Amino acid sequence: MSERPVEAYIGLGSNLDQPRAQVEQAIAELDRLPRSRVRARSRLYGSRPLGPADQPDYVNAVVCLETGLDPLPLLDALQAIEQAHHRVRERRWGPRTLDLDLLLYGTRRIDLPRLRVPHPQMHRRDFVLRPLLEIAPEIGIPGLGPAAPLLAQCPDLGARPLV
Ligand code: A4P
Ligand code: MG
Repeated sequence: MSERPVEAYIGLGSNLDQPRAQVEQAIAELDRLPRSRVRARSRLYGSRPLGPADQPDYVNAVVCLETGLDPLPLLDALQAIEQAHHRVRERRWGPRTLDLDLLLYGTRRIDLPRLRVPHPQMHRRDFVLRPLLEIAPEIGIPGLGPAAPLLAQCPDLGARPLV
């Protein structure tokens, strides 16, 4: 662990090939990243797909990762986990075995071609905000303020904890 680890929040999503197992396995893999520990994880949430409707429902979750990795090495690590899950990128917002989004990196704002943080769509997605607020009820989104009130303005994709 570096001297000053940061709390990063990662959004996980899957709607192919046993989505619950994909997400659970990815959480375990995040915990094994160098200089990183999963400090909190949400329950698994089910949600209707955002984007094309002719695809299965999603399983989503959010974790708080305490990490000493800088943002771009962390993104590299997330993409390596996606690749290991045999993710095939076919169409935007289409079905995927595993999608990992870096939602928040401490209070940093990052605007690079490869990496935008806070994730530019997170405040419009109930399948991100509900699990995020489960593990961090008071959290704010840099530039937008407290996350909780933003939920009321999200399209309702029915994000609910799975039993
Ligand atoms: N990138 C930039 N910023 C970030 C960031 N903060 N985190 C870049 C992760 N990646 C970031 O992403 C494209 C590029 O974004 C990456 O190369 C990275 O450098 P991608 O994951 O390859 O592309 P994508 O996922 O097909 O497109 P997009 O627009 O990122 O899709 P989303 O936003 O990830 O949405 N419906 C439900 N219910 N639940 C879901 O989880 N997910 C999606 C995918 C659609 N519908 C969904 C869900
Ligand atoms: Mg993505």
